[in-house]
Amino acid sequence: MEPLLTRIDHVGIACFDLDATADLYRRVHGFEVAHEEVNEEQGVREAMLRVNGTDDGHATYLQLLEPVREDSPVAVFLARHGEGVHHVAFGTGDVAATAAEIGGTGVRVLDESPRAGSMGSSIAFLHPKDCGGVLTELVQAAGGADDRPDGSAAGPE
Ligand code: MC0
Repeated sequence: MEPLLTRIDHVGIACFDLDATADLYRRVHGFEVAHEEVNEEQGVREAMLRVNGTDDGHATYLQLLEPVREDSPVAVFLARHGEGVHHVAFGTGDVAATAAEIGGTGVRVLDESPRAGSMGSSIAFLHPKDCGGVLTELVQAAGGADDRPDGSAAGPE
């Protein structure tokens, strides 16, 4: 069977102050912000810090998440748990098919159909209570040049 999940796409980290946290990761870890955007639907401002390239031609990131609304999932998480790891996201070639296959095992898929994620990706979340306490995200990368620092196209080699 082909693997459904081909890499860690990103680890999502909830924070109160995106700029201060990005500065911490620059000073302590040496990571630079590769991309920033606001996702209104998810209620977050986010920064992607590229860590490494992966075997499938894409990359792994840290994703810093600052809430832009008090009722957003990240704001609720911060109020309950404070800052820290919010979710783990795995890359897949087909997010809808992977979500359907995993959903078929009884795991709750939180998004009926894929939503817009970072850098033009398509995403779906799995309930943390069905994934060993870890909020889990499935990510289908846009497949465009934004995955690679040299601007070349990402995708199967
Ligand atoms: C809640 N729980 C978590 C959790 N959030 N456990 C682990 N990790 C998390 N991040 C726990 C609660 O503590 C609770 O456990 C249980 O899950 C259920 O809580 P609930 O009260 O039923 O539900 P809520 O209201 O806390 O919602 C949790 C849920 C929600 C995961 C369903 O946050 C959600 O739909 N998230 C998906 C969307 C999302 O997170 N978006 C933000 C990132 P106890 O034991 O206390 O009962 S957007 C993003 O990342 C995008 C832009 C991207 O990657 O490109």
